Formats: sequence, C-alpha cells, structure tokens
Amino acid sequence: MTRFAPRVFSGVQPTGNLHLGNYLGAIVRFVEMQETHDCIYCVVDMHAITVWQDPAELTRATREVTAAFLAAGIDPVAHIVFNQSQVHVHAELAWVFNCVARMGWLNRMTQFKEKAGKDRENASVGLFAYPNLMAADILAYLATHVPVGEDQKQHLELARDIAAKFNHDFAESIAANGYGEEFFPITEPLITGPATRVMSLRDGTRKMSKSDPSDYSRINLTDDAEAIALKLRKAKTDPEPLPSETDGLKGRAEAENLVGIYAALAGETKEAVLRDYGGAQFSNFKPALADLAVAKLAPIAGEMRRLLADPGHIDAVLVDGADRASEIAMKTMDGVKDVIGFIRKK
Ligand code: AQP
Repeated sequence: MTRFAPRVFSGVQPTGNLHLGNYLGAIVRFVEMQETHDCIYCVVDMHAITVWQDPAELTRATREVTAAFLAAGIDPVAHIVFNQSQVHVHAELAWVFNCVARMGWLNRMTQFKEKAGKDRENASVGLFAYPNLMAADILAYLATHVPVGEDQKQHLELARDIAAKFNHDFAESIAANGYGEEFFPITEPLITGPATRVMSLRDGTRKMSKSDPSDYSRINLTDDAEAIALKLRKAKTDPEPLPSETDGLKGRAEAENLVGIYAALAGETKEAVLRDYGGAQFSNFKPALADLAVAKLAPIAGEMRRLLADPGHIDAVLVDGADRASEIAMKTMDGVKDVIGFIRKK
C-alpha cells in the first residue's frame, strides 16, 4: 500500500516562443492527463534564468506559456497552473537536493554539456544544478507521473536517483517520523506518443528548439496560416516519395519527422498516415500537413491572443494556482525538515 496518490506534475520554461515540439511533446499530453489524474502544471521561470533573460521578455513569455496552457484546454480550476517562483519551496527543496545529488551525477547530464558548450567555465551554477531544481519541482508535490518529451528523460532519471538516495540516506528518520519506508515516490516518466521528439524543419537530426537561431526550424504556436505553410514548404526533405510502411522511413530523418508531426496532429499512428500517403511526393504531402497544422493550431493561437489581451486575468490564475500549490508543497517541506532534523515552527 503506497502513501502516494497518483499525481501528475510537469513544467515548461518561459524562454521564447513555444513551438510545435513543446505542444505535441508536452502540452497535448498535459491536457489528456487531466481526465485521469490530479495535475499540476508549472511555468518554470526559475529554470529560465539559468541563462540570461531580459526581464520584460521573461514576464511576457511567462504569460504566453500560461495562455498556451489555458488555450490548449488545461483547466486551472479543476487542476493547478502557476509560475514556479511564486512557491518558495521549489528553491528550498532544491537546496536540500544540491546536498543529496552527487557532482558525478550532474557531470553526466548531456543537456548541460550542450547548453554550456565549450565555455563551461562561464556557465551559471544554476545551469549546472538545474536538474536538482527539476527534481524539487516534481517531488515537492510527491508527483508520481511526469509527462515530458524525450529530451528530458535523463533529468527524470536523476530525479528518481535523488528520491531513492534521500529515501535511503534518511531511512531511519523517515520511519521514525511515521512516513513508512519511502518519503519520496520514485516518479514515472511518461514519454509516449508519436511526437516525443519533434525535429527541426531544417535538420532532421536536431530537435525542434526555442533557442534555434533559425525561425524556419520550428513552427511557433503563434504562427499564422501563411507562416506555417511557408515553413513547411521550405522544410528540408529528400527527393524520394513517401514509403508505404514505417520501415521505409529508416535513414530518412526529415521524412520521418514530417510523418510523425502529421500523425500526432491527426491523432493517428505513423502507419495509418503512410497507408494514406504512401507513394505521395512531398509537394502533395506538405500542403496537406500545412492544412492540418493550421486547422489544429489556429484556434489555439486565437484563444491565446484573446487571453493575452487581459494580462490581469492571467496573473490572477497564476496567483490562485500558486496559493494552492504552496499548500501542498509546504506540507512536503515540513516533512523534509523533520526527516533531516531541522528545527521548525510547529
Ligand atoms: N522538439 C521537441 N519535441 C518534443 N518535445 C519537446 N519538448 C521540448 N522540445 C521538444 C518538451 O517540451 C516541454 C517543455 O520544454 P522546456 O521549454 O521546458 O525545455 P526545453 O526542452 O529546453 O525546450 P526547448 O524548446 O528545446 O528550449 P531550449 O531551446 O531553450 O532548450 C518538455 O517536456 C520537453 O521535453
């Protein structure tokens, strides 16, 4: 009998324009999970500042991600939507995890290596310790499931290692304080569906990313129909027609990516897409994909624009969510303090 009720947590960074990868890899899943779980969705602004952010742009992007959550169908009343910096437990618990995680574990994180590049000495300490903050985000709510894109898999594994080490290191105290055998759950990553790794439209071997300097590499959630059609028309492909079976996509990264995007937007499998389009040239497939993308994304972009016209409402949603999130997180933090042996007001 576990003391952990099923609960979902996930976050998105307010670092620039949200794109189709964020939408298909994360936000669509967030919406689905509401049917079956209690969900907590966070705009992770403290993660964003691990690299320089212009203050006004950070505020704008925080509201934009919130608007995207709401426009995509996340219910902030039945579930919780908030921005991370309003709940101080994230920073507090991250400090504890800085003291649980080992340097060697963080040294293995590939995202730090990619983001710090050659200039490691000049990267912020926050960028290095980022996965510990992510573990705190998840474990502050004793979340059992985390829907994410493929790129977050390694960070999720680290969160599991941190939870397991905390449970092990403090086992006696955890039991003595009445928490049984485990204080933290060993969280399950949920990396499923046809679009767990949407690739750049310019290079099928790199993931679609907010920080790619080329805007033609991604479809932004706020792109209009013309921009979507143009970007897909210019998307890199090979000269062969589409195959009739998924085996034929092997070694054709760009073709596989576009078929995956079509499948995810249509709610179909890649096999089903190839049953319809096997043998088609890209000159036929790309316009069909553009029509589908516009049909799915235009209503979301319209609703985002409507919501963003009233920033006061968005901020109120975040404050209300933060109040409710704090209640849960502070209870966890009180338990952590008791287990560690910190004196606190009771
Ligand atoms: N290309 C992608 N395909 C599928 N899922 C993706 N995600 C990001 N890119 C893709 C998922 O979106 C969620 C939020 O991501 P994030 O903004 O918190 O961080 P990120 O992974 O660093 O996003 P970007 O766009 O790649 O930003 P930059 O360029 O700043 O690094 C996560 O669940 C992520 O897996």
